[in-house]
This record gives sequence, C-alpha cells and structure tokens, in this order.
Amino acid sequence: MKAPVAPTFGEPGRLTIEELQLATRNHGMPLEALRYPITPTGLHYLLTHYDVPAVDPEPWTLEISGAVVEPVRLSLADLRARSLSRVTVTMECAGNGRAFLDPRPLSQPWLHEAVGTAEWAGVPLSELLDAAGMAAGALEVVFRGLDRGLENGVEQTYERSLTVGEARRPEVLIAIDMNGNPLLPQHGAPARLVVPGWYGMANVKWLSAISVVREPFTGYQQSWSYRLRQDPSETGAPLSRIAAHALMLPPGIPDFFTRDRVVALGPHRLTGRVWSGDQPIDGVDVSFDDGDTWVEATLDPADLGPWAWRSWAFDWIPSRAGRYVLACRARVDQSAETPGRPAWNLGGYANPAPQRIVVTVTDG
Ligand SMILES: Nc1nc2c(c(=O)[nH]1)N[C@H]1C(S)=C(S)[C@@H](COP(=O)(O)O)O[C@H]1N2
Ligand SMILES: [Mo]
Repeated sequence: MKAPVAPTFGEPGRLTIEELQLATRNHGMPLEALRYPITPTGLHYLLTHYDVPAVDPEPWTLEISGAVVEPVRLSLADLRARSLSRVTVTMECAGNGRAFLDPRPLSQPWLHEAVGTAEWAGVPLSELLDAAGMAAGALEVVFRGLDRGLENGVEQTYERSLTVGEARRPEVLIAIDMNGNPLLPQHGAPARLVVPGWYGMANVKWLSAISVVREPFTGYQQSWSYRLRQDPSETGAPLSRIAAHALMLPPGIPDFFTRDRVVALGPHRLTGRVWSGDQPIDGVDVSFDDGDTWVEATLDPADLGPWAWRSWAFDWIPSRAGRYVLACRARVDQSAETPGRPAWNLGGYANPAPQRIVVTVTDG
C-alpha cells in the first residue's frame, strides 16, 4: 500500500491540540503502578485508534471462516463454556517513546507509559482453528475488530493478521476476561485477541470475525501502519515482538508540574520492571549521572511466567545531597545497549526513549 498522504511532524517541544486530544483519550500507565506485578485494570495503558464501539454481548458472535474445512460460529456463552487458559502478559504499544523523537511523527504522543501487565483468560486460538480445520493453502489468519474509522483518509475497520504458525502458538488466546473480570469496553469486550510477546497492535480488540486466507493480508494496519520505514516509498519491515525495555519506579515524591523528584538523604531501594517479547533479559543497569556510568541491579526471576515483566532492584545510597539524573537500561545478549533497536522511523515505533528521572536529594 502506498502512502495515502505525506506524513507530518510536530514542532520540537510543542504538542498540537490533536496530540493532546489523543493523549487524553488514550492514557498511559502511571509509572508508580510499576509497583504492581499485575497492573490494576484501570491503570493499564489504553490505545484505541477510533471509537470504543457499541457492542451488545447478547447477539454477538465470533465467526471463523475462509480457508477452513467447516466454518465455526461461537457465542460468548459458547466461549465461556469452554475451559479457559490463563496467561500473564506485559503489553506495550509499539509507539511508546514517540513523543521524544525528533522529528516527532504526529500521532499518539507517548512518553514512557504505554505498558501494562494483565492476566488474560480465554480460549486458545489453536483450539478454535482446529475445530474449523485448516483448508489447503491456508497462510494467514485475519482478525477483524468492530471499530471503524479513517486514517490518512483511508476508511477502514481495524484488522490485523498473523501467519498460521504464529496464530497456532499455544499461548495465543481469544480472551474474554482480564484480571479475573469480563473485559471492559475499552479493552475489547466481549472478546479480544492476545498475542503474548508482540507489540500492542497485534492484540485486536472487539473481535467480530476471524478469517483464514491464502494470500498475505494487505490491510492498512498491516501493510502501511506498524512498519519500520524512513521514507513513505519503502515497504518497511513489519513490527512484531517487543524489544527489551526497562523502566524505574520514580523514587521519592514528585513536583506536581515537572514531576521531578525529591528524596531525603539516606538509603533508597530503587525498583522497576524489565521485559522483552523476543530476547531473554541478561540484566538491568542503573545510572545516577544521566547515563555516563552504570551499575548492575539485581534481577528477580521470571515469576510471572515467560510473557510478563520481571522486577529488579538496586539499593541506592546517595553520597551527597544535590541533583541526580537516574536512568536504567535492559541488557540482552551480553550487550549493554539494547541490540536491534531500530533507528528513527516514520511511524515512531519500537523506539522507547531512555527514562531520565531528575532527583533532588535533600539533607534537610
Ligand atoms: N480493534 C482494535 N484493536 C486494537 C486497537 C484498536 O484501535 N482497535 N489498538 C491496538 C493497539 S495499537 C494497542 S497498543 C492495543 C492496546 O490495548 P489496550 O487498549 O487494551 O491496552 O490494542 C490494539 N488492538
Ligand atoms: Mo499501539
């Protein structure tokens, strides 16, 4: 798909009213919520391209059709009657960090907070695909939402695909519960796709239909959005799994407006979370001088399972009062830098900004 219109950028340091409009609709997870292993549902980040659709769960059904042996149609009661699988998943929006980019692509202006961890319960997609049976030549599975809107002048329904192989992974769910309760409207009620390890866009909300296709799916959200390109003429590599990322729970107390922190002189236990959808985490480093020097933090085991963040800690004893800039970074593959981090790209994807926390240590 070619670029429908030329992309536009924001002036450095000046958000537009449209960016503010998106930012107030689509909230991030407040960073102090890093303290919870499972993000309380109301604190989980949220991203909805168009409107939250009106869905009546009673007549709602989910159809699996296309290149299948026998199409299957399930009601919400049919889904709920099956034995549900549970998976704890850290989900992050591919656009996390976009607002720090220069030039800044005009879109949802995330800083650091487009992340959250939830326990999803649902029916493994592979069971439903088995029930329908894959017909010869089945290549991809297309997931269609109920939400409609326009993007760059292209009217569309939110749709994404996975290859049959990816779709059949046992941890991929048609989720109907989030954190022990039925999905809330904003998180995709009555049913959504959950693809552990992938950036948020793959987790299609408000599912209405699943169709198996014999050709690669070329919808807008697949072939135009969520690709890494420097120029609209490029096809670009598709985004899939979440690159390693670490965040710190801001210590002390914040200034209301700047969110800079104040802590008293003395020992402080710094904590945070680290996650990756593709590479195992080797460690986490922290810095107190804006990234000039780094020390290793203690990494906890992956006790929430393979698809969720891990916690880390570092006991900080500031040697003096004054100003510090705290930072943290994930280490994968013995490398201090997160490898494979793409360069600036038109969509502002997969480019989380280093978190810089300005802390004043007071001795009063
Ligand atoms: N149908 C539909 N599914 C969607 C979206 C959407 O706009 N419509 N947004 C996607 C994006 S970009 C992200 S990051 C995640 C966010 O999921 P959450 O709002 O439950 O946190 O949902 C994905 N699924
Ligand atoms: Mo996203």
